[in-house]
Amino acid sequence: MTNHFRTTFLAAALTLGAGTAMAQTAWDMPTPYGDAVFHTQNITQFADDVRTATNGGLDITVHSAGSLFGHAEIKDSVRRGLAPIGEVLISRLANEDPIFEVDSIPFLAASYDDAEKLWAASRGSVEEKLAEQGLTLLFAVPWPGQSLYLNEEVTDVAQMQGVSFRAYNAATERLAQLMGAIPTQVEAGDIPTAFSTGRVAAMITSPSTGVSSQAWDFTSHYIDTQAWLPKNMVIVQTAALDALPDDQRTALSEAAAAAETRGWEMSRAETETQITALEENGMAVSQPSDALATSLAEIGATMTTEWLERAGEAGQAVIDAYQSQ
Ligand code: PCA
Repeated sequence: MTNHFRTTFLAAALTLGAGTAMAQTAWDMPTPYGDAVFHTQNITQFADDVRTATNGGLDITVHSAGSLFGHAEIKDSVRRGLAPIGEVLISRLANEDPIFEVDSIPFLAASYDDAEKLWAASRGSVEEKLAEQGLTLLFAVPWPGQSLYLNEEVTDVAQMQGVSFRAYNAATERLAQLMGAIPTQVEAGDIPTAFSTGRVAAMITSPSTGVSSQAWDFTSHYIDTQAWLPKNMVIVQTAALDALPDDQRTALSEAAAAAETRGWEMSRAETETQITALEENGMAVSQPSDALATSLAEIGATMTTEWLERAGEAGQAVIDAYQSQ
């Protein structure tokens, strides 16, 4: 596939001969997540807002559920301009730089208020790392708190020994290892198949992903750990952004700011409604036992230490900025 964005000029503008042709740009926007997910609904609204504000001049088409590019390819596709704009889970880029992983450390920032502070403290560093690759960050929105989905009542981390555990990034893989479980990477859209074929038997994810994957079909217990709030981000190829007329660039950044505010509100609201949905569909919903909470907190402390070792002084500066708020 070559360059995926098409620039055409409206015939009407040409026949008017006014000398100011109206530029129309069409952008493809891949996301790994499905249509039922609030993130996808939020970016669809964002695309609609941009289309309206530019009178159709900038026309963004959302391609959901990995239908245009798989999760692992989206960032590079945007970098290369194959799709000038796209959405990924920030922590999927942890192998490139530790800063992309800071929102996926268990219990470092486990509430919306703390997640906001952590984002304020880390946003600049994330933007810098993306800029090095010719990418511009438009906005980021968290998933609700990450909680456990299991097939038995787990009150002690020892029960996780040897359990095949679904991971979605390096941090969830490490968490599984520290619990004594065996991690396997599975994309969100492949969760039901991974459980039904026995590849995995437990996972940690948001109530949103629990509901969109109908976790009650293959797990019985939800333990409400709400351990961290990993974020999706929307990125754009900087060259494509710079090529836009000023008014379209302004419309894009205004719609992005609105999408960030709206997305955080949607995420907060999801937490309770989707836990209720899990319960209504027959899952046993509980709080972690004291023993489990203690073990998970220890794992979180270990992962914070490990992250700081990798992230060095730059990482320490982000943590300091977060904790001083
Ligand atoms: N859902 C995504 C990422 C985090 C979340 O809550 C997933 O499970 O893959």
